[in-house]
Parts: sequence; structure tokens; C-alpha cells
Amino acid sequence: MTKKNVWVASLATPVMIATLLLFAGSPSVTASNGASAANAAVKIDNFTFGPQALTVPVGTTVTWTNSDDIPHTSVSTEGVFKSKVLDTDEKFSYTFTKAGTYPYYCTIHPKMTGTVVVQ
Ligand SMILES: [Cu+2]
Repeated sequence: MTKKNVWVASLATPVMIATLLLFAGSPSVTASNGASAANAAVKIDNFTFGPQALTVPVGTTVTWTNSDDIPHTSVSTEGVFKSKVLDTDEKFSYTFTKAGTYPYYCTIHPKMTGTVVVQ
């Protein structure tokens, strides 16, 4: 092994460990629309966002559908996105173009919360 190779190897190991930790991190649900999923869905039903934690790749459009018989909203806690009041069967979509963790809640029922993790 040359000196350069040793340096590369010592750099690569912490990066690989960090990557493994990232994948092992949270037990959240991944988009189930196929490998290169560009779409994911959150169903609002019985005062609950489902799945409550959704992990998607960058560029994914997430669509919330209100399947409850009362109105709900989906509003980013940090002001990233904001739906109008969704009546039964109404939808709201937002495309996530930056990696990050996006908590959100229903402004009518603030105890209703969810998270989208974009990787
Ligand atoms: Cu609500």
C-alpha cells in the first residue's frame, strides 16, 4: 500500500460508518411506490397522519389526502409548506427538493403531527 492509499482508506472508514448509522437511524416508513419513487402518500384518517413518519428521496412529491369526515390541514412547523383546509377526499401536494426533516401538524387539531424525512 502506498502512503496515498492508506490516507484514502482511513478517510473512507468513518464515512462508511456514518452512512451505515444514517440508514440504521430511524424506524420510519419508506415510500412504497417503487425504487425511484417520485411520489408518496400520506393518508389523514381518524385524526392521524399515516404514516406518521415518512422517509422519501429528494425530489419526491408527497400528497396528503383527507380521508376523514372532518376538515384537516397539513402545515409545516417551520413554514415550508401550508395546505388549505382540506375537506373530505381533498388533497394537498408538496415537492421536497432539499434533504432535511420536515415536521408538520394540523392547524385545526394541533395534536395531530407528522414528519417527512427527505434524504
Ligand atoms: Cu385536523
